[in-house]
Amino acid sequence: MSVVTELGYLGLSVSDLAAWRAYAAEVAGMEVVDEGEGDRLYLRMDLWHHRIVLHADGSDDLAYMGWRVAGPQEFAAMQEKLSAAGIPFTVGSEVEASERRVLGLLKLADPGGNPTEIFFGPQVDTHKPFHPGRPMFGKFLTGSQGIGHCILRQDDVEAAARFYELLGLRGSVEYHLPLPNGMVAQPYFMHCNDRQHSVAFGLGPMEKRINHLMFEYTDLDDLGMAHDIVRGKKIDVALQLGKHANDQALTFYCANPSGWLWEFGWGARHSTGQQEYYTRDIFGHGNEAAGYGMDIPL
Ligand code: MBD
Ligand code: FE
Repeated sequence: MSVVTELGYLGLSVSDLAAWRAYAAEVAGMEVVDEGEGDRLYLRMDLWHHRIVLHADGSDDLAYMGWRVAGPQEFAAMQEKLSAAGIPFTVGSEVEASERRVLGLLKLADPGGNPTEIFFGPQVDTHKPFHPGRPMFGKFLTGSQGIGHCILRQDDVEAAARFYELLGLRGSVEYHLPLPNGMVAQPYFMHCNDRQHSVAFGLGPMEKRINHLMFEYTDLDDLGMAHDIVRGKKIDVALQLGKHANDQALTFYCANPSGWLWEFGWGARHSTGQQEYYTRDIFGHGNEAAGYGMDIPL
């Protein structure tokens, strides 16, 4: 059985590469690598060549997400599994693989139409220490937990759940959130490793493919420093500091230069085998800046 092991990389389409360069480095602390191509920047969070590519093609949305499988056998088995399930995909050419700095990749789309890639063999630059874009107390928490998690647009939550189950993720509804209009939001969270969720959906209609990317610091002081910087720069905060009931991470959500959210976090617990659901968060996460798709009573 071939399963994805982690969310390994993201491509983001952006309109303001200069603003993104400053935000990624000075606010988040990521290492910005410019290889002189002109149309893109790479963001490092660890020893990988990159974890995020910023493509200056203007749509200010998710361009693609990359799910890792262990190696060539799993890569071949995944192709068989997708074919048997009738899910169309293409095998990336050598040029496409080297553009992503991987040994092999598949390109497909999830049921929400989000460009999805399955890859093995990332380029890891062990000779090049991670150099944060601003001073950091610790590191980004990546490794076997991958880059973090994304909340995606899915019009058909059941179809999305079946697709990500096929890839090897598990999960279900983790909240029943009563809404002011009488409906109950039932967001769906899925994991494939110790990270409590790597992908989630079911928060209702969304303008963009992605609502937020969550990433995690190893040190609480880095989250606090990021929060001070965000407040100092008067960046919109959509959800104030608080602790989620499911991953129990201390997080806040602020706008990025593309007008969607980055969720800065620390201290998440690991995924558990047993499903649970919650009716609210532990504390905090008050709504502040409206219009980012997070105007929900967490
Ligand atoms: C999350 O990471 C999240 O983004 C939401 C909306 C709820 C629980 C955990
Ligand atoms: Fe989140």
